[in-house]
This record gives sequence, structure tokens and C-alpha cells, in this order.
Amino acid sequence: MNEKNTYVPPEVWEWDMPSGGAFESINKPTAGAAYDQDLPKGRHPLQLYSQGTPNGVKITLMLEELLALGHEGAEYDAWLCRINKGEQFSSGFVGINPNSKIPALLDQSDGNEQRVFESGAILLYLAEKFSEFVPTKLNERTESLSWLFWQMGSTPYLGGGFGHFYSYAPEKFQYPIDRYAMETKRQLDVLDQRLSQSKFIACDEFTIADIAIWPWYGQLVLGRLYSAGNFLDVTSYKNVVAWAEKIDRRPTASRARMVNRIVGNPKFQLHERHEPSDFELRTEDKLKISE
Ligand SMILES: N[C@@H](CCC(=O)N[C@@H](CS)C(=O)NCC(=O)O)C(=O)O
Repeated sequence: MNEKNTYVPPEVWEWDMPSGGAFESINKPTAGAAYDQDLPKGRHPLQLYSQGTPNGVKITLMLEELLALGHEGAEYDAWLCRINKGEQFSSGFVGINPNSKIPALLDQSDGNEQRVFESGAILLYLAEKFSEFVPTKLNERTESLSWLFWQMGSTPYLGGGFGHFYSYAPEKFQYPIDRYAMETKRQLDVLDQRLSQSKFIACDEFTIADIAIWPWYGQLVLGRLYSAGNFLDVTSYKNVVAWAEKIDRRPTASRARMVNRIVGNPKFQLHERHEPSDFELRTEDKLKISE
């Protein structure tokens, strides 16, 4: 440790000041709706409320894959929920995800309104609904679900731990950066060893395990997360890099990354997706020209 710790926790923790860091304006210790506003709804069976973060990309990758296989029932409207503006705390959003986190899905097919929240639950729901990307053989299905749940349990150490302290915290503190860099590298090693034995994460097939893991660990080794590629020496995880590049070449992956994306080159930002042609016609660069 390189800093002297002078903080003494009080008897009972109280929230009396912003905590600093990138998300101080939206972080608070209470749940529930902060204001009244309904969610917009489009004409497609599936309504996605999300932002183009890795958790959001999991669902757009799944939906684009389903559409590429010809499943018309997977047509979707993707609405932008700007988490930095606190839109996850509207009454409409909280109605479909009481945990106020993107992504959240509403399935309005067949006159029903089924809400689904938590990206793992959404992936499994879609996989079962369309009988795709989840193997039918029990051992492969079990392996796929094990890795799906591995992602859900492991990634908070990468995102909320490493990413937070390396990129978003108001100062660089060595203790948490060391702790979470070590854990992130351990997780990359878990994946690297697994991918030395298996073509995709669960088996020889591309499954929801790959769909859940790629937007985080695939993007990390491709140098797209937290500008941490060098720091974590990501290219040394050769099997993970080869797997990440293989998925990155799928046309669905580039579309998935564009949906609800609000950073980077405007050419690759599609704030809302309602039609397949939106990828050609309604990216931010094109909307700006027609304004
Ligand atoms: N376990 C959740 C995590 C979702 C999550 O953390 N979403 C972040 C964006 S990547 C979010 O909505 N943050 C807003 C907030 O914390 O208020 C899932 O897999 O769906």
C-alpha cells in the first residue's frame, strides 16, 4: 500500500455527502422510482431498454443473432436509457426492473406483457423462447449455464472493482487497483485455460455463455475496456484473444455494439434501433447531417 489510511468508519454509516467519482450523481443507497414517467413502446414483440455498455451489448448480440437465424419474433425496439442521467429511476423503468439497472426487456408478443431483468435471465429467456444458443444435451446445457452464471458472479470484480478503481474513482488508490487487477487477471487465466480445451466457452457451439462473456472479457482483451489492455497485459491470454477475435468477426457483433451506444465515433452510434435498416440510415453521423 502506498497511502496512509486515515479513515475511521463511524458506528453507523450514513449517506451525507457525494462519494466522488464518475457516478456520484446517480449513486444513492435507496431503491425505487425517483420520478413518474412511462416507458415508450414500439410495435415489435420485444422492447429493450438499455445503453450500449457491455451488459447492454449481451442482449443486442443475442437479438441480432436470433434475427440473423430468421426468427421474426425476435424483432425489437431498442430504447436508450441514459444511466448517467438517472433514467433507470423512472417509474416505467423500475416497473420492469426494480433493481434500476440496464438492460431490461419487455416481451409484448401474443398480447402478454412479460418483464425480464438481469442480463443472464434475459439471455436464458430468449434462448429458451427461441430454442437457440443453449445446447439441448444435458451436459453441454449444464456447462453453458455454469459459464453463464460464472460471468454474472465474476464480472462485478472486473467492472465494479477493477474498472471502477482504475478508471472512475476520484483518485488512484493502489490497494483496490492491486486487488482487482489480480482478480481480473485470474479470471482471464480461467478463461484462457478453458479456451485451450474448448472451441467456444461451453462446448463446440456458440452459446449464451459466449454471448454473456464476450462483451466484457472479449472487449477487454481487444483493448476496448478501460484503456487497460497494456496494464493487464491482455495479449498474453492468447486463447482468449483468438476467441474474442473470432466472435468480433461475426457481423452480428458489430451491429450489437452500435445499438444504444452513446460514445465514440457517431458513425457507430445507433441511439435507438427500431428497424434493421436503422444501422444504415439512422446512425448519429447521418441524423446530424439531416438535421
Ligand atoms: N447484474 C446486472 C448488472 C447490470 C448493470 O450493472 N448495469 C449497469 C450498466 S452496465 C447500470 O445500469 N448501472 C446504472 C446504475 O447503477 O444506476 C445484469 O447483468 O443485468
